[in-house]
Amino acid sequence: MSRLVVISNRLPIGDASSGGLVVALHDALEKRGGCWIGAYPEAGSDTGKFEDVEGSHYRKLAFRLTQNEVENYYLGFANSVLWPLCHRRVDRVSMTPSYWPGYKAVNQRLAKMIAAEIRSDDLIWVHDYHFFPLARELRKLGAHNRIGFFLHVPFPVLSDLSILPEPETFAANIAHYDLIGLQTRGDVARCLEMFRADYRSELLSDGSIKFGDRITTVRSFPIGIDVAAFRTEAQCDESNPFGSSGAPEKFAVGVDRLDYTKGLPNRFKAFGRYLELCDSENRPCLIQIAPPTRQEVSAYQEVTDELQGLTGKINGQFAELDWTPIRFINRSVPRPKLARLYRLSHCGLVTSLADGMNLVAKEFVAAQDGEDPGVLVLSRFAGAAEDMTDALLVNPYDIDETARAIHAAFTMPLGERRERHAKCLEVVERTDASHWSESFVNILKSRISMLEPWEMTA
Ligand code: GDG
Repeated sequence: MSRLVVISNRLPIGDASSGGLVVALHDALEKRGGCWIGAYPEAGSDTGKFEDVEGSHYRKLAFRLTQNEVENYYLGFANSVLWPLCHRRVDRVSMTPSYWPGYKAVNQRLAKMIAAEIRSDDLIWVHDYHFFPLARELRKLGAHNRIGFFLHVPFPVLSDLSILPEPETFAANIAHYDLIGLQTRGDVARCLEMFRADYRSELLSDGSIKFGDRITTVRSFPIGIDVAAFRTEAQCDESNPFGSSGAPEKFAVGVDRLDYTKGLPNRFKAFGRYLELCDSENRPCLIQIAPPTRQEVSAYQEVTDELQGLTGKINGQFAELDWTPIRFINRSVPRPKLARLYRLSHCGLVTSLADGMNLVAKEFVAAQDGEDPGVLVLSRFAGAAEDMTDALLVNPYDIDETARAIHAAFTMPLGERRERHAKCLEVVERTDASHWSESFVNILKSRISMLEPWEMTA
């Protein structure tokens, strides 16, 4: 059996609280053997080679990004250009001349280190927008392996791609992957539109794309969670997230990395509007967990400030001596507490302005008690909404509509809650994390992906 080589920006090291993605990749690696390659969380000096970390059935190989690489590749091109671009926020793109060369240089450096590690029959699975050019760099070094790519964020809109330096290299780079995995059918449509619009590519009758001498396949693989593990955590009543104070009588919960794509200001405004409209006698609360990320990027600092302002304003307007409507927790909460919090809440709020999938939506549904479930309010712009059509779908830009959905969630009759929950749960179970990783690896492994002479005659 060929080994699996997983490449992601960050290597999960000793992370007990990791989610379904890490577990799914870990299981796939345990099964096939191979290695997981990624960066240490802290910057340091470039040693030019990988370091073996942690013993396991497979190897974990870590590399160190230098401070300069963190600034230009990670915070710069990846998170100040590609992240907003993929999330249709070109107004948030911030570009300096050193970002693009810095991004290419990390992909080239990593490709050299990977080429020295891999065997000719390894299956290589590259993750996310940090590594769009990696397959092409590996090909330049002579790698003929099957190389797959999974994009966790939305596929960019064709017209937005012109914002990139050397925009014509984008399609040419990703065409070097044998399999391009995307979250949703909508993402696949956007990717195919890009190839269709490019004179260098040709759509083949089997749906794959011929680009120069390469053939690539684009497919959706909706990512999921480890449903059984999450459910077990949610059912374990040993961890009471509220301690002795007890849970609020009625509350909605939001859990997001503090990111401007997650639509948190809109959510807070919608909750404020709901408080204006509803009879607030039963003192509903919004509990928002939002651990900070990428605080070095100014757009993240700005949204944090905006949320602090909104929390103060809304609480100032509505709070009573014994009631605080919004509890904004700008820190990480341990996973078991999170699972329990979902289960105890009456409404899950996911209001992303753009989102690859949104695993919180799936976690919320998996955590519910099917006999008395909470209701998921879900943005139409989250990938999860493509299949979870029985959630209360909202346009998060429409504050009134979202406020009305919060009201509907809090007042929904038990029968309808059960029905909607059962249908959402069916989607969550069908798209479980292990199904996601197995189907990706199986398709990558099985397809004849290149019209190379050595393969034609094999
Ligand atoms: C990217 C794409 C895509 C959050 N706060 C805490 C905490 N979390 C966990 C959640 C969930 C995960 O982080 C967030 O996953 P999402 O899917 O919601 O979003 P991104 O981080 O933006 O992930 C996204 C995903 O990749 C997978 O492909 O779905 O669209 O943007 O698991 O529970 N976990 C703990 N404490 C917290 O405070 N323990």
